[in-house]
Amino acid sequence: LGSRKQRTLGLIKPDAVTKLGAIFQMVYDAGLTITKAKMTLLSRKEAMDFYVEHQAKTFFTDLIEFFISGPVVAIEILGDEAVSLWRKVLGPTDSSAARNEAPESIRAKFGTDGTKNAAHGSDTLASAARELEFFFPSSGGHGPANTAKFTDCT
Ligand code: DGI
Repeated sequence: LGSRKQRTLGLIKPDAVTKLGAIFQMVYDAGLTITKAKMTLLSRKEAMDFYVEHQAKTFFTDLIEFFISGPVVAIEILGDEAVSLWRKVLGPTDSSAARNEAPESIRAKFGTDGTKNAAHGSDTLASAARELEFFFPSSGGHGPANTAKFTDCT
């Protein structure tokens, strides 16, 4: 890997799973590559662990309810400056704001508001490492031992 190559975690949230094709295309159009993918329905505990940094926020309950309202699709994204580039493709956190500030972004096109915002991206290299390990644990490899941690989406 070149020195600027990074891996980051992308997450298609429940409101945008039906837009997966268009979103994957936007990843490739940005010059990024998808190197892993997994659809999973998170338990409440898994969701609360993932967003633990927000546990004291007023919007935490809404965030968790939305996050477990259906399956999510986790992707590992690889490319030059992948952390910041993927965040740019996502657009601003609030989809309403995104429609003004970055109308071609994923959140502008496929999200609804400040809670239902279509997708997630790690904000730093350190959080990317943590969040990739959360969805693609190195101890589990790519096999069934890994998926046992998660609930089947069907
Ligand atoms: O990294 P981001 O997803 O852009 O933003 P974040 O890490 O600050 O927040 C995580 C998620 O929490 C975000 O995707 C949507 C939700 N959230 C953040 N700030 C607000 C919020 N939800 C509501 N309703 N209001 C907020 O101010």
